Amino acid sequence: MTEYETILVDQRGRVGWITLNRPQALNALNSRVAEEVTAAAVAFDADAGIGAIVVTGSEKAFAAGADIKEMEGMTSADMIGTDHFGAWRDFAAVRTPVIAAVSGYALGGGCELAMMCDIILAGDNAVFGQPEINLGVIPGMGGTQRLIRAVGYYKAAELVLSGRLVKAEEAERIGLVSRVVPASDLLAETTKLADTIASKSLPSVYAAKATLDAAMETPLTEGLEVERAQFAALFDTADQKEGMAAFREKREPDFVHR
Ligand code: CO8
Repeated sequence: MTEYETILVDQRGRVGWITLNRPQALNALNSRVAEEVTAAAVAFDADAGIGAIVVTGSEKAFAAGADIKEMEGMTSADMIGTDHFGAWRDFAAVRTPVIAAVSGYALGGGCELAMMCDIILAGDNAVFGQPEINLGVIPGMGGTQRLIRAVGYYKAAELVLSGRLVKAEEAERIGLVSRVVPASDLLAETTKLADTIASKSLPSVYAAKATLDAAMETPLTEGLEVERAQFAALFDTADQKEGMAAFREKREPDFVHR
């Protein structure tokens, strides 16, 4: 497997794990992290042996934001000219479901990275927020757009404009996280969920994710058309025949992921 500097990467069964590994900077996301996380996710995405991807950090920090020290001296021209953090676009575009397993801080770019994932599992010690306003800037990796879609305008506006941080329990209540679990159970619960998703038929998992993604981008009528087309397309897969035969025969399906 490729050697990385800022992340740890391993495959456990049909699940690809990416662990942010810059403990000295609370996993702050510099451009190297963006490139490496994206490269690892894209490689997992191209592997039919992988049915789910997990992104996680340490107990203290999922990621405390984009790397402020890397950005501090940059000009507007630097930001635009280098497409700073453009790699995250490719990360957000992977077809495989991605679970963010968040323990500790998920701030700024860290919260935005979690929101690029499909499911956010949080330990009860997790803290989320978009504190960029305290630095004289605003969220720049999707924080305004994805947060509004997750929690609605008024909650998002309060958090982005004030920089207030929210603990796991509130994050779950407002719809920012999928589920909160005791911090000590986070990795076990994540493993269980990722293994469950990875055991499903890969074509139907890709179709489900693509269709859910479409709901974020399209009006209802158009989204329903996407859903109908994706639903119909699955009837050419071996796994649709197997899944429905298994139901009729009262047994577990044996998916071949085609
Ligand atoms: N960037 C760089 N270094 C960081 C960051 C960060 N975001 N966060 C923490 N660190 C470093 C600290 O500087 C410190 O390093 P050192 O020991 O060398 O001084 C080390 O990590 C440990 O941090 P602390 O000593 O501060 O730890 P505490 O437990 O006291 O505090 C906090 C933890 C509350 C999380 C605190 O570190 C903090 O407030 N961090 C910054 C949070 C923040 O403002 N995040 C938003 C950053 S801006 C952003 O994310 C923009 C995203 C969009 C970019 C789009 C580009 C195109």
